[in-house]
Amino acid sequence: MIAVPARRLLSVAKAYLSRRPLALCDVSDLDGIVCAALFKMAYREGVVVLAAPPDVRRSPLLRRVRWFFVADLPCPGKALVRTDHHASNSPCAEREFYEPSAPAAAVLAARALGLEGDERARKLVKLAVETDTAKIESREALVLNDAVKGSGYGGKLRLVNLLASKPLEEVLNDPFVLEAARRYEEVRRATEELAARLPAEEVFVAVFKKRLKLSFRYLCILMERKGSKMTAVLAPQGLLGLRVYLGSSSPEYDVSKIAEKLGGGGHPYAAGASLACLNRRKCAERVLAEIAEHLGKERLKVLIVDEKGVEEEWWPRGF
Ligand SMILES: [Mn+2]
Repeated sequence: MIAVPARRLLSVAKAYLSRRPLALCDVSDLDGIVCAALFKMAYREGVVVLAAPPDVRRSPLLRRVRWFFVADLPCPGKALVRTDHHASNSPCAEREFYEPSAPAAAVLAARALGLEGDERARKLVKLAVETDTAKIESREALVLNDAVKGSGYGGKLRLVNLLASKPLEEVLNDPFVLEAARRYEEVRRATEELAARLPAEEVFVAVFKKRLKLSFRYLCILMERKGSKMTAVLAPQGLLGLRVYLGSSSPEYDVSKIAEKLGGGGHPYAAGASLACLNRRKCAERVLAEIAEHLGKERLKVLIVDEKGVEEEWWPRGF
């Protein structure tokens, strides 16, 4: 197995050597994957590189390349066309399709790539909107969402190529896609079971001591459906990092503001940040302090979760 940064380097080298257009799309959800598939529909010879927002900010490779097409990501540096709907990202490309009010970047990608009249493209865009607005209604959107979340880097590229080249029905019945979706389905179920046990405080804050096999973004969505107006989930990331997932179901709370203070970004209703920490507990304290300050509160009720169970604590104290 080749590490992801090396795979990205190989893709960039391949595109440079054969003078093929290069696209950089968000790796983390169906919106980014659909944007990449639309790019491949418009440019069959094109080469796709996938990355998460923090990769774009940090990777010297991604920042050096001159991208033909960038979707659902902050500015990597040099880009010809960029489609994005994150209020926290600022425009940079020569041709920007930037609309913070757009429900998904795929809507803008279809426009940018001249695919608005294409029936297959329209279907994919609809599914991207369903997942990006957390209103999954169709089985198609659910299966593809699960398949994206259940795939690694190579699997996601394969999904991009399938979506770009095959009718949707065929993709949905592809054994590779079904297997990836099944892998994530277990994570989804475990997350639903946990959410059912947790209290939906108006401001729901949970700190995970271990990563566990859960989808933390989905946990935010589930707690909001249960009645929480704002959600914050803190979970370990990598060796020493901390990932913060923020969500809001009410215009009273704009979580992108908190995310930006933490060096991340996103939308008013869904945002996040990745923190590099030397001491994870101190890192978590900093995040909680930032949330409390944003809310104008002195104390926060925090759920501490590990594989043994859930404990309620008050911050600051006993942490
Ligand atoms: Mn998006």
